[in-house]
Amino acid sequence: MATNRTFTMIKPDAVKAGHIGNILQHIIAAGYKVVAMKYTKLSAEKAGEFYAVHKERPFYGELVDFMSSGPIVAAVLEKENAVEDFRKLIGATNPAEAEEGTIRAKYAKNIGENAVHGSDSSENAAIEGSFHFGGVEMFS
Ligand code: FUP
Repeated sequence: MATNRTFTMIKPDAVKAGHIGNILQHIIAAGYKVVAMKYTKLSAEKAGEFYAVHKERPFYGELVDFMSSGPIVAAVLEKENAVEDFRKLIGATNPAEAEEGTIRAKYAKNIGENAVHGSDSSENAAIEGSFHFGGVEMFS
C-alpha cells in the first residue's frame, strides 16, 4: 500500500562531518514534515538487523561496522509521494553517480559512506520507521 511517509537516517559520516543542520534544512525545504526524529547510535547487532536484507552481500560487514561507528539521526518524514521524491532528493547510492544538487552529491563521501538512507518502498518505510520508533513517538 502506498503511503505518504518515508524513513531516513543521517549516517555517521555526515553526522561526524557536521552536516546534520544542512541536510535537515534540505529535506524540510523540499516539503517534508518531520513525523518522528531521534539522535541515536545503532549497536552492531541493531545495524546488522536493519540491513539484514544485504546479509549475503560482500559489503555487509563493512556496512554494519560503519553504521554502528557513531551516532545517527533517524527520522520519519511525511509528504505526498514521500518515498519516490526522497530517493530523487538524496540521489544515487554512489555519490559519484548522484545528480548535482542532491544530498548525496553534496555531502556523501563514497558508496559506503553515503550520508543518508532513504526507504525504497512504502512497505519498507513502515517497517524501518517502526524499527526505530514506537507509535507514541510519531506525531503527524
Ligand atoms: P540505497 O537504497 O541507495 O541506500 O542503497 P542499497 O540499499 O543498495 O544499499 C544500502 C547501503 O549499503 C548503502 F547505503 C551503502 C551500502 N552499499 C555499499 O557499501 N556498497 C555497495 O556496493 C552497495 C551498497
